[in-house]
Amino acid sequence: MFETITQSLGKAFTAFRGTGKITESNIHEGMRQVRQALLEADVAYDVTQDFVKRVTAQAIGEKVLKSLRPEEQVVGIVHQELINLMGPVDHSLAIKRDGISVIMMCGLQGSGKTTTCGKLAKRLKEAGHSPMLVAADLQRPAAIEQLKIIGQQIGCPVYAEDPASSNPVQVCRNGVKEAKKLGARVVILDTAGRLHVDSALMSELQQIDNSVSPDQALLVCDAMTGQDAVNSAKAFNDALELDGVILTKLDGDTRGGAALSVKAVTGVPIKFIGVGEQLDRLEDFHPDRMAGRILGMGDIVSLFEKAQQEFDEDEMLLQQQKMQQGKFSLDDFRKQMRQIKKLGSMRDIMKMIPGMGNLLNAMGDLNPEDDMRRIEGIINSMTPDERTNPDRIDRSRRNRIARGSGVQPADVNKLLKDFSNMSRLMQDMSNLGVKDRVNAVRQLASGGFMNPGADVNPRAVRVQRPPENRDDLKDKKKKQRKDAKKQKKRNRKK
Ligand SMILES: Nc1nc2c(ncn2[C@@H]2O[C@H](COP(=O)(O)OP(=O)(O)OP(=O)(O)O)[C@@H](O)[C@H]2O)c(=O)[nH]1
Ligand SMILES: [Mg+2]
Repeated sequence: MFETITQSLGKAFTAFRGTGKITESNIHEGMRQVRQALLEADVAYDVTQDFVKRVTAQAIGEKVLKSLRPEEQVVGIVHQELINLMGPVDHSLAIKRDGISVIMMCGLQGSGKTTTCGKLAKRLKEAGHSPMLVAADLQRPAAIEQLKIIGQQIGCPVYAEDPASSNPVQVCRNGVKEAKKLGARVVILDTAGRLHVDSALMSELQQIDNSVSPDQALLVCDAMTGQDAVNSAKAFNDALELDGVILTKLDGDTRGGAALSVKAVTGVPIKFIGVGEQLDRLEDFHPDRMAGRILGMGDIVSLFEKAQQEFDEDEMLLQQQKMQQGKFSLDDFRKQMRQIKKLGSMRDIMKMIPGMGNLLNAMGDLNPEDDMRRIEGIINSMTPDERTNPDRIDRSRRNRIARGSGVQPADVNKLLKDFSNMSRLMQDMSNLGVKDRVNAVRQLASGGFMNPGADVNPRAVRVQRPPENRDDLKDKKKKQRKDAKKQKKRNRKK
């Protein structure tokens, strides 16, 4: 996501690289490029002009901080202004303590309303609420069936009526009544979409609005449609007074215009973002993280949260213990690889890690998934015993494994060598505090570990062992002296 704007903003900032300070002339050139980058990303014209004006005023007025280079200073200002542009955020859904809360979802055709109804219901259910879905789209024949399937997937009741003898307003009203009977406390209305904003659609939504007075009216917007999404958001907001926007399809190749303009144009906050077709792919919107991603600064916090969701905590703990004790096997390695795969494609993961953006470009067509698949293939061809004790893999075993996984014996060797280096490193690292670990990883990255194709040299990474306890040290020295004496005695006897 946002690859183009990230790259072009990066280029714009180079106008300040190597310059001693920010001047009228370099800020002019830099800002010209920032403006171009935003317009190319389909950010609304007025929003762009305003943004550039604000950044320029600050950059010129800024006292030059000695500790920062001009480039860093401008990036800092742009980062903060992006946050201001997309925020402040409001994740609340106005769920009432007593009675039934109604959430009306609306949006253009295909924007992701029905899917997002399901995602929201799933999220509410997991938070301990009892949601119910209402099929108020009588426009498209298959819409009701689609919502019913989603309801089944997440175990949430769906209220629907026969489209031949009903209308959307009636369905919504009856849906709320049914929720009362069932004891469901949150009702989510899945309304019909239209290709364009038209008066028939707006009047249908207004009638529902008047009839059931939803507590929240949320607009579902397809982020891929750029300024169209923003223009339709304006029209919906004029007709309905929206409480929030949910931007969908941010996992795709969006240019960023919708995310950057919608709040500024409508004044309505983006509450959530859809980042995939599956029903668990809904995230809270965080302007600061989004700004970071746009600037290629990564989004390590989201990655961390995602990892926490996907990873089995007990399993992680167990593996960490194994690492500490030096018992981490190829089996465990394979398990971890599979867990990482669950997070998404390697490229998506790397995009979230600060500084990895440039590396991605350098990688070109290289595909880390291919490597992972090959490595997994090699491990699959080993016996359980070989996975636990890779030292036992001799020449004939190595050839057998290579044949079994369709690789060269040298590839098996390389894996074994890398694995042994890695386990030693992990064992060292697992004894460190968090700060030292971060330092070690940083050294690792600068030592070429993250560089595909480079031979990893763990010796290039100096992992400082934690200082041993003084008493331990004394005991150790004592024992060494004792051993030395014994050895001398033995030598004398000979
Ligand atoms: N990649 C991706 N696809 C999404 C996301 N949200 C929805 N989709 C897909 O977008 C398509 C349309 O989604 P729907 O939920 O049917 O959209 P809708 O707004 O209800 O459409 P209508 O009822 O026809 O107006 C489906 O193929 C969804 O799987 C998302 O966040 N990411
Ligand atoms: Mg739908």
